[in-house]
Amino acid sequence: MKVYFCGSVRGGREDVRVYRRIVEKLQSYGRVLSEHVSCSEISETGEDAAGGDRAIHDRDLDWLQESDVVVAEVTQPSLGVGYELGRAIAMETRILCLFRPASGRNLSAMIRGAEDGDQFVVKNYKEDEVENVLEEFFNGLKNLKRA
Ligand code: 6K6
Repeated sequence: MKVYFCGSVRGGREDVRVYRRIVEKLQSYGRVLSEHVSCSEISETGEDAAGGDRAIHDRDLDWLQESDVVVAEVTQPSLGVGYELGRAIAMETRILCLFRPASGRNLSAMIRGAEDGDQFVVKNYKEDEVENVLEEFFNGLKNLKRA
């Protein structure tokens, strides 16, 4: 299985520790194409990629297209993550969005309101529960055959 992980880069790197934890768990289900998003070495500026922003955009969209599942940590608001989610919805990819209410933030209505309990799932969670939430989601995927 190929998994695409979305997390804030230029939107702010405050949650990178949580991204690492999520990606480590995701790696037990398959290949995480966008693993680098969880690397603490990538700064908020993220400007050192060869080829610049066009190369980042095009490579990430290719990976998104290849992915069987998208998992996004959406607590830290990020334009890039919102864009990736919109594109993934259009590709009819299965999506799990993870949000931590303990952050004190209020999730965008365009993400919360896109929840359909099937292709697009939004889960509130506490950091300590993250592995269990992922396990529940991926177990459910095995039992749910989509055309
Ligand atoms: C690579 C190495 C160091 O810096 C970079 C360049 N930055 C990015 N590399 C890869 N994917 C990126 C980069 N910047 C944004 N993205 C994609 O957009 C990721 O897949 C994230 O899920 C999302 C974050 O968007 P912003 O708006 O928070 O940057």
